[in-house]
Amino acid sequence: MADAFPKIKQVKFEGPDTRNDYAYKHYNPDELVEGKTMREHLRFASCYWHTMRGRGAEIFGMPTAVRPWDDFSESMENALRRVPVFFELLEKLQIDYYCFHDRDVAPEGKTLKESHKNLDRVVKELAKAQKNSGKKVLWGTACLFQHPRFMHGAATSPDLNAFAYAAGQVKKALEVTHELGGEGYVFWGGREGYFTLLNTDMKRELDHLGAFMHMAVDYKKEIGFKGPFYIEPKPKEPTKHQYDTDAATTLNFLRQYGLMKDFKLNLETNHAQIAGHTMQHDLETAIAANALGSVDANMGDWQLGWDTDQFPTDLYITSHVMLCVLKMGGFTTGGLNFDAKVRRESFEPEDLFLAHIAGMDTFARGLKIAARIRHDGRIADFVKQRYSSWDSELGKKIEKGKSNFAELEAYALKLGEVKTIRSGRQEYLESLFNDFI
Ligand code: XUL
Ligand code: CO
Repeated sequence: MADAFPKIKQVKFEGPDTRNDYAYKHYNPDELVEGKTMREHLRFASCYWHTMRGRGAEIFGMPTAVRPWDDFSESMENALRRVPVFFELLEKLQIDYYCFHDRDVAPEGKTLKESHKNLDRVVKELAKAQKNSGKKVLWGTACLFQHPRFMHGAATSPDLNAFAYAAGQVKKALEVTHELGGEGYVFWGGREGYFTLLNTDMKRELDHLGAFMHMAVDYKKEIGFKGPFYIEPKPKEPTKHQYDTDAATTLNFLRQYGLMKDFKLNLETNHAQIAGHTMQHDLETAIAANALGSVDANMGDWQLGWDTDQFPTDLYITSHVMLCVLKMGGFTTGGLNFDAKVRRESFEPEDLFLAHIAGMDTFARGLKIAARIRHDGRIADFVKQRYSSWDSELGKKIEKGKSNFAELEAYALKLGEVKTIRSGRQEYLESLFNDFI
């Protein structure tokens, strides 16, 4: 193991009263909740890009992060030095999974061939570190948004050469994800969108995106990669409009291009928020289509309109997320990936630990709160009661598609007026929810 964090020992569960900042107050990996351990429910992952490559730079300010193991060069030596540091962090935090982009782990070469070679070298190191630690890849992905060649898009570029380059890159990223035993593979279309429709043939771009995804599915089958593909919706940033805007829009794309059986969604809280939704909204949309795969666990700031990728410390959000996850029966291949970065002002190496601990403890509490709400049953009963008129013979008939307007008109004529309407009790329910926080 590297020794990049000598002052930090293994972070363990010590309970809510501990004064040890490097301990879990709520995340107790082996504690059972609804018959499964917290570790099995939450399936935490740390992401390589923010954790190892984030430097706290933004358009107004230079990097602030202090990372003694990193000389911030794009050399292979530097890339290889990061690997054991990342695994030290995973081990000390008891995080079982990680996620990566091809270009976070290995530097881009002068040619695609050289990039492939760089990637292979680092993947060898990652495989070794996984073997020694038992850590696993939740999902891998290709970075198709940083390099200037993708300025107009990758799979939706007006330039066929950029499209082909992206295909070559995804092919390789799929191979290494498979090689590392990745449980899934993500497509996030950061440049798949537009800044102005004046220069954009939207229909053609979407057709190309559909063709790209079909080729990816074909290749996945060819190499025997069994994990699911996920699309990660986001409405904007970096582009003005991204095609995978939100869960509903992405599902529509998948249906239109006949891809529903090969894809699920990787939903990110901050992305749902900048789409003008709550995370709960996007989760429910995906669950209704049996398409929730995985979660990028972070949060935004409601006063800001962009992707701040903060560590999730809002109990309401984590409770709602875990209610949804429990409702769908838990994750299978997916998990909670902290696509989150420490604030620019939280610049010390220790902050990487404190931030993950904060996110994990908040999710552990969210899980317990969700389980208590389910055990109590009052909210679920309320919802059930609210729809109870549909449990009648007529209701069942309509739900099965066996009724018609004439039958309903005859029924309504006999009613006189609708006298069965009940209160929605929103304030009562919100307050009841508070009781569990
Ligand atoms: C960008 C974002 C990505 C994806 C992976 O907002 O969320 O990091 O998670 O490409
Ligand atoms: Co993300």
